[in-house]
Amino acid sequence: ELTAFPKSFLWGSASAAYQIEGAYREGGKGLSVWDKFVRIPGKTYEGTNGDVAVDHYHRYQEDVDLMAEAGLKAYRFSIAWTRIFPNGKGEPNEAGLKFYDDLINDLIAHKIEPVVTIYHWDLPQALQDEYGGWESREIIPDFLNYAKTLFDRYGDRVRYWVTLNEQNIFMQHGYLMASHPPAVKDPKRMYAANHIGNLVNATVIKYFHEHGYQGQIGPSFAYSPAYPADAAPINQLAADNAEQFNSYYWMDMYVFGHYPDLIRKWQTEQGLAPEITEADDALLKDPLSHPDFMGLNYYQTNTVAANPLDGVGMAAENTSGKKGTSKESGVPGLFKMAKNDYLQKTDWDWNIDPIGLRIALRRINSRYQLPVLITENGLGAFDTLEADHEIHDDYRIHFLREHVKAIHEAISDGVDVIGYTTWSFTDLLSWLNGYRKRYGFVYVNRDEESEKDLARYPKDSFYWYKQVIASNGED
Ligand code: BGP
Repeated sequence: ELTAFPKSFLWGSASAAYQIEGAYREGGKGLSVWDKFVRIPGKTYEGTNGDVAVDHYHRYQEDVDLMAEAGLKAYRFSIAWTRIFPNGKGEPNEAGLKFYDDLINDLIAHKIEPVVTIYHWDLPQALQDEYGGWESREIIPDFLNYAKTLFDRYGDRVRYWVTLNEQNIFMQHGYLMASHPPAVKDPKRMYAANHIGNLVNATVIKYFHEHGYQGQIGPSFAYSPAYPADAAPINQLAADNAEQFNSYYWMDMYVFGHYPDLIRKWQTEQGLAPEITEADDALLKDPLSHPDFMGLNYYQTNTVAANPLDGVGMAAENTSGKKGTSKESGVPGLFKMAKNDYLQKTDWDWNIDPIGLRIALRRINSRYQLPVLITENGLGAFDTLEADHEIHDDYRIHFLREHVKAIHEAISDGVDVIGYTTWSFTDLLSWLNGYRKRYGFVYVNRDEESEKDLARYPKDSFYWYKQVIASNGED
């Protein structure tokens, strides 16, 4: 017999500013590193960008109405730093502050809990130019000032705050794979910038806890649990290496304030260890700087095998939308990605694995003893708009239904799950894959020739999710 979903369970959906808002030069907004990066030829799929995105900036009321129609209890969105501080610092821009005031008020009027991400990758370009963004400790006071501005302005209405979205992803893509801004390939710089990211996260959480704001705060982590390719002990070891290298390296720092010894040793041998001062150590170990919940972005598991010292290195991910075109990838001496014949894949070669979500929840629960807010989960797919404006996305319903079941089982296993904000509510821009990789419950038409451009059409999954919410997960 499964334990029921708690009555207060936050059924919702998620988005991020750059991927939905558009209006990239309106309301006094400054330019972010993404506004610049998408203009470098060859960086994104067919050069797509978020200049217009799905025009949520102008259509947010229509989107919130649709959320209310679906019965959403929560909506996770991010604030664009460049709307609040066009140059990253200085005087706040009232038009930007007001946009999110209006959005938050509209959500609350519809009884939808706002879950606010402070940073979802759109760093002000001015700070990148001035001091190298994440590579300078100067970002710590600037980020804190930005976060404080949000807490003071919205803290009376917002009860869930996400500090950094997927620090592991934006650091590794930005400084190791060169597939996100600032498009650098340098592991030493990556670990140094990442350490500053940890200091920012801890500083903001500590400030929040010390200043009596109501509510809860934590990071969102992209956790893909590692499985061994088979029962060979050498592959079990590889899976343990992968777990420490890909996941515990970040989550241990958030919750315990230290990096795993195994990875510190590996970094020292490679000459990659970030400098940790005594003051850093004190801050990171201070319980006030630790999160109230772990935000979990779950898409897939990784299956890994042993990788010799002269083995394969990091490779970019499949952005082609053609199944089976991923390249070999790994960390020499620790692990490499292996095939898992038990799992189906999406068109972008992401493993489909609902049981992996249950495992992720259990591992976070047993290692960190924190409640979990599932801040992302969903299926990126090609969808077809029928002539009658229906979208029959039974594959997405199947995907989400299996993941909801896995959450239900994890709750019965004893995991405290606060809520589930699927990726995504409307279709939106996939950073590197353009608009054809769709995740939403609501289809957004991008037929620029017709007057229906950017029109919204609920998909079959929209009506399915509505039922799930109405029955509190009993569908
Ligand atoms: C996460 C990001 C989201 C979103 C999602 C889907 O890493 O936090 O912003 O984009 O992944 O990824 P993609 O768009 O690459 O399919």
